[in-house]
Amino acid sequence: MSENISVLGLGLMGSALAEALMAAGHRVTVWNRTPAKADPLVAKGAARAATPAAAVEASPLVIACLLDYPSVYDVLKDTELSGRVLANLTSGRPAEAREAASWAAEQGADYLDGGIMAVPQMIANPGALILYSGSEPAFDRHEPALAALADARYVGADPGMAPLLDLAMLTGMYGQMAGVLEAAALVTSAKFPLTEFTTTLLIPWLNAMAALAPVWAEKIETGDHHTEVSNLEINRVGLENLARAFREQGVKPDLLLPMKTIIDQRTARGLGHEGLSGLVEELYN
Ligand code: FVH
Repeated sequence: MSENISVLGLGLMGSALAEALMAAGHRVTVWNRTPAKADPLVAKGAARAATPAAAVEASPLVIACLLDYPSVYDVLKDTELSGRVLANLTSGRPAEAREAASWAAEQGADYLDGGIMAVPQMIANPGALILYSGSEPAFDRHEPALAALADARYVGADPGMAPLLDLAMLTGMYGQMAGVLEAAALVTSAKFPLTEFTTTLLIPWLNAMAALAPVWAEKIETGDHHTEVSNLEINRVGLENLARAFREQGVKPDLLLPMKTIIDQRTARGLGHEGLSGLVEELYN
């Protein structure tokens, strides 16, 4: 069913969102601080709002996709959000999302926070995912429209949950990147063809390791860090060896060393017989 939807913020991501909604047959009103960025969308049939207030007035579903949360307040401060759903797809921290939900409630609006797990080119294409948290009735009401942007997954009533899971997924990505970059430096230092290493060796290895994530999850959830695979002591020696080999090749192992520090800390507590999953216990304040 076609909906009236307003999109505030037409940077790279906001423009992709507005375009996907139009392509799905929705009536889209757009506003951007720099008005020229709306021109391509208006040329394709979007309605141009002269002010954020006019954009909000045009639709029951208001999507904000701005630089950061302060800019969201800047843009929405003189608008009448009462009775509308604010879907804030701006990246931020869980605490910012909770504050924004309270602020929206004061304005009389339902609030959804969204974590976009995609780059603009992926929007409306397979593989794009947006996590939503906050008002479940609001999500249910607008899910068909939101599904035009990406796979739309509701993750809970706590508005901070979508940004938290977004950050957790990015954390996994950065960890993987750190390993890939260190491996690339080591392989390149030995003049082995990097593309061949990546495609024929590294990717199958990483995929096999990633498949073990649910086993790790179970160990962490139960607190049972017993292992029959490889204990912390073996990994401590392994990482020491790895760091030494890196240096001998003229490569700094700096992206990996923080993990070694935590392993050293845990083994110093006499827990070297445990598996790597126990390291999570060292990460809580
Ligand atoms: N692009 C991406 O790949 C990532 C994917 C994951 C999610 N992010 C988040 O999406 C938000 C917007 O990102 P973006 O890529 O669209 O960013 P820009 O192209 O830089 O556009 C920023 C828009 O924000 C407007 N803006 C900034 N400050 C203000 C302000 N004080 N008042 C009003 N509008 C403001 C800016 O307007 P203008 O510069 O064109 O006038 C753009 O519309 C972001 O949270 C990412 O983390 C994208």
